[in-house]
Amino acid sequence: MKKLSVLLLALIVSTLMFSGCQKKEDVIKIGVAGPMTGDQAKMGTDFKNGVTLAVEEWNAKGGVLGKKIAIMIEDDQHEPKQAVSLANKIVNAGAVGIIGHFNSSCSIPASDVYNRAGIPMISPGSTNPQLTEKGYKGVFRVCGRDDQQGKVGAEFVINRLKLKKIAIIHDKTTYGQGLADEFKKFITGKVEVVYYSGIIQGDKDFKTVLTAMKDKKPELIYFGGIYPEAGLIVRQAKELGINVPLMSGDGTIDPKFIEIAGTKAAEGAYLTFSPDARKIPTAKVFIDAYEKKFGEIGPYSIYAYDAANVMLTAIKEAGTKDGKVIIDKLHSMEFNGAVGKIKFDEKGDVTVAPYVVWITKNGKFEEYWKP
Ligand code: ABU
Repeated sequence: MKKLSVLLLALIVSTLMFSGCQKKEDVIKIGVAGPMTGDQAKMGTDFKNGVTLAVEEWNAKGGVLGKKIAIMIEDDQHEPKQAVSLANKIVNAGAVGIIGHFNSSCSIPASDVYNRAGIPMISPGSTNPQLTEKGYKGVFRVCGRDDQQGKVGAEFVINRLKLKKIAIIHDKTTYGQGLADEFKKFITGKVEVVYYSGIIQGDKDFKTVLTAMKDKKPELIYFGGIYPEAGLIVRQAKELGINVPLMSGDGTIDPKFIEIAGTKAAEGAYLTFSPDARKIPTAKVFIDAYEKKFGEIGPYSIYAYDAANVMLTAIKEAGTKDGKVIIDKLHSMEFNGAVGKIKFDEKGDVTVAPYVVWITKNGKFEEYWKP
C-alpha cells in the first residue's frame, strides 16, 4: 500500500512537472519593462497598454509560430539597478524579445543583459544616443535620439524665438542631462547660457535653484528631464514671478505635466517630440482601438504598439525563437507601423525620426513648429 502511494505520488509529481514544461513551451513570451509604479508610472502604463493591444490582436489571429503570445510585464521603477535585476529575470524566464525600457538610464545597463543572452530588445522611448552606440546588434529603438531632438530645440530657440539669453536645468540623469547637453551644444556661440544647473530627480522644491536663476534674467528655461519635475519647476517658477517660457523634451509631453504644473503655469511651454499621431492616417485604426480599450493615448503608446508589432513580425518572418535569426530579420525588414514606415539602420536606430516643437495651450498640447 505504501509502495503504491509512493508510486502514485511520483506519477502526480511527474505529470505536474510535465504539464508545467508543456505550459512553458506553449507560449511565446515577450518581456515588457518600464516604470509601472511610482511618479513615472504613466509612461510604463502606456507601454503596457500599447503592447497588450498588439499582442491581443496577434493572439486573436492565432499568435506567432503557432503559439499564443504571453507578455511578462516588469516594473523597473526607473531605477537602473532594478532594471538590470528584472532584465535577468526576463531572460531567465525564457523571453524571446523585450519591449522596453522607457528610461535611458535603465535601457542602457539592461541592454548588457539582453545582449549577453542574445535576445532582441526594442525600446519605444529611450532616446539617449548611447543606447545604440554600444555596438550591440540586438538593441533597437523605434523613437528618435536626443542628438536629433536637442538640435531641433536649439533651432527653434535660435531661428524662431530668436532668443539671446537662456537658462538650462537638468535632472542629472542619463536622459535629462544628456538632452540638456545636446541642446546646449547646438546653441553654443549663438545663445548665451546665463545659468546651468542640475536638480535631484524626485525632489519637490526647486525654489533655491529657480531663485538663483532668476537673477540672471534668462528669456527661457530649458529643462532636461521628465514631467514630474518639469511640472513642479514651471509651477514654482511662476510662483516666484519668473514669467518666461519653459522648453523641454519628450519626457515632459504628457497630460501629467499639465496636471502637476496647473493649466495656467503650463501655458506656453514648448516641448520637442515627434509629430502628432492624430494627423497620421495610418495611426487612426490604432488610436480608435486603443482609446476604446484604455482611454486617451499617451505619447509613447503608439511606439510601444509598433515596437511589439515589429518584434512579432520579425519572430514570424524568422520562423524560429532563435534570437540571432530574429535580430538579423529586424535589421533587414521594413515594417509598416501605425506611425508609418519603420526601418532600422546598422546601429538599431530608425532611419526616419522627425522632431517638431509642440506648445501647451489651454491645457492641451498642440503641434506648433517644425524645422
Ligand atoms: N525619452 C524620454 C525619456 C526616456 C529616456 O530616454 O530616458
